[in-house]
Amino acid sequence: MKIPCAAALALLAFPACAQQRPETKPHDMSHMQHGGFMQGGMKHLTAKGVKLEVQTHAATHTITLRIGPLDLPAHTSHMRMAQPPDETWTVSSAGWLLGYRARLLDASGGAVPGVVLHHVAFWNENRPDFLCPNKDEHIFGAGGELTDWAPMPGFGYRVEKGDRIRIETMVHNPTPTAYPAVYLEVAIPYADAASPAAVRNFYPAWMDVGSCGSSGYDLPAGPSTKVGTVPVKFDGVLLGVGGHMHDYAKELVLEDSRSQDPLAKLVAKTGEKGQLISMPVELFYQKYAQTGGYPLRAGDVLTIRASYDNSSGKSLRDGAMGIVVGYFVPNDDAALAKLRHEPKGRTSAMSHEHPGN
Ligand SMILES: [Cu+2]
Repeated sequence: MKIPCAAALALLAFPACAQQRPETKPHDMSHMQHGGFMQGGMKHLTAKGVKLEVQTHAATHTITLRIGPLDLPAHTSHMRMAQPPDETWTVSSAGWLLGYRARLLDASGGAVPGVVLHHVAFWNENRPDFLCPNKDEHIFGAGGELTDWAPMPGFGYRVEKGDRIRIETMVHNPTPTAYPAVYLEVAIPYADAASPAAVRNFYPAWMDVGSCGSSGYDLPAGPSTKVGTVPVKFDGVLLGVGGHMHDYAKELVLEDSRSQDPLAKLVAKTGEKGQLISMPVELFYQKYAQTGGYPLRAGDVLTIRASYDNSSGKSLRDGAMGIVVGYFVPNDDAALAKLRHEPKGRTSAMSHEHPGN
């Protein structure tokens, strides 16, 4: 079953829809970080005075994060724009994050076009990615399309009190209008640990043609296919998948070593100049109703193939990505739950430098 980006299971649609802006050219995407996959590769100016504000609305079971103010002069690329520093949201109580709704506002609450958001990515520093443990768990992402990740009834992403969620935000302003004080707001419906309704844990699964390395790669002129593999270490089910590619995309295929047929074949929808319009989402929980999703087993190897046809006539530096993303529900949740660890890396280094903070 294929569903357009705007459909109900939008939670899987961020990567599928991240490139919907028709004005986006491959060049604009060339430095898209995808949350630090290009660590250390870029030096931006840092915006001053940007704060993270966290509000918990118990009555509506919503956590609202606000990052700002951001000063966005007209016609400014992300390389020339002063970027907000990474912010850390420390989770105040245990529970489940159920979905994400991102929007941009000015100081008086008026809407600002999403196109000025290059991307935002949330990383849980207390957990490794279960497929690629060299990375933090990437729990949410959005680009200028501001696609909602709608809640999925009965499932959620478990957080513990004190979890540190790193928020990486990059902005730019391709429009002729200056936006002097912009706030990025992300509303997160949640269930608390005492929730009477049962919530099953899911884990975001990012399956990349870069395997467990960087996501971006150079796109040669003409047709090309890049292939990556990711080993599965846990039994469980995939509820569904979406995909993320760039302009000149053709298709993204996910294969499982135990299966003859591809698990998913996501055919890109592109415009007449090859610009990406959308990627489909495929859901597995009806197709594999008995198991509630496509069954993965420890020992399986997932193969990801991204095909492009670059009609620009030239090679595009860092012009391509091929990422399948889905939600994984393990058979034995305890095996994934115990991957939790203390935050490390940058976090502890900073606390040594600034013991007072
Ligand atoms: Cu990308």
